[in-house]
Amino acid sequence: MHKSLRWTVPLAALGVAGLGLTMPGAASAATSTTYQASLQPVALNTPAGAASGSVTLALSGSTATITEHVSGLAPQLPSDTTTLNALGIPSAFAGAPFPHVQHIHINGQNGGCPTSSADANHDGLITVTEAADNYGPIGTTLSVKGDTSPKSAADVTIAPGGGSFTYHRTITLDQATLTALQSGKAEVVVHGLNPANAPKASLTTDNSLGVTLPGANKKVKAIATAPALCGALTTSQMSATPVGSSPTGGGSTAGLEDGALLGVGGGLILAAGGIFAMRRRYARQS
Ligand SMILES: [Cu+2]
Repeated sequence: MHKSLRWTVPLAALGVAGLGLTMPGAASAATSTTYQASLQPVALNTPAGAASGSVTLALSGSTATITEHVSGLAPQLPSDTTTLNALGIPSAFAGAPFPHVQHIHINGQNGGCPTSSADANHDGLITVTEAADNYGPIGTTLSVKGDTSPKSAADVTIAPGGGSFTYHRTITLDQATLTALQSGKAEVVVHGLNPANAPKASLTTDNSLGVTLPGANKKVKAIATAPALCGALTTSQMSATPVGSSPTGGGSTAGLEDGALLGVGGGLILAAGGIFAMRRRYARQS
């Protein structure tokens, strides 16, 4: 009889602690939201299937950690300076990785990429200006270093380059971009068309913003600035589910409360050890 009485104490403690482990209130609020974009060819400018990309943006407060993979874009600028000069690109860039300025565009019309109907003047090319009617103005410049404001939108010296690249950077988003992102009105656009498959008009038409690159004596042609890839940033389904909110309370948790739970768990293990020690002691006595 004495033995069974003493056993009830640790078992009860175990029961209470066990309840604590499954309390839904223990789930912590998610502090990070993940947005994703699948980058697709912009109609007319990039042939279907020729290039693609993906973007993941983890947002915590106003801090965005962006990881992007692209492939199939224009790899390299021409190495012959006559061709370069005709395009309005300074000789210093001969043979360099093709710069791909890229941005988060905000507050567009329909949350999608421009279709061929965006080609207002029917020249077979969707220019920056024609596309912006669809996907909105620039909120953030996804540069590899330095300024990320719209002011650096056309700065090819801090743009990623090459036909395939991985871009990874943590930046602070301004309020306009933040608001648009959280309202589902933000898109990633990668610019710069591949001479191998771009619309002919892109080689002969000045860029629609009137940009002249430093060191060039004429406006850069639209091929360097027209949108190649585009994709809306949307909250991914998995991260949209608050952490630890499953009906059984069995979801994983994050943050300080984890430590508290682990502490309880550790206590349980100690309690169990005590029980086994008692069991051995009782076994010896009997
Ligand atoms: Cu852009």
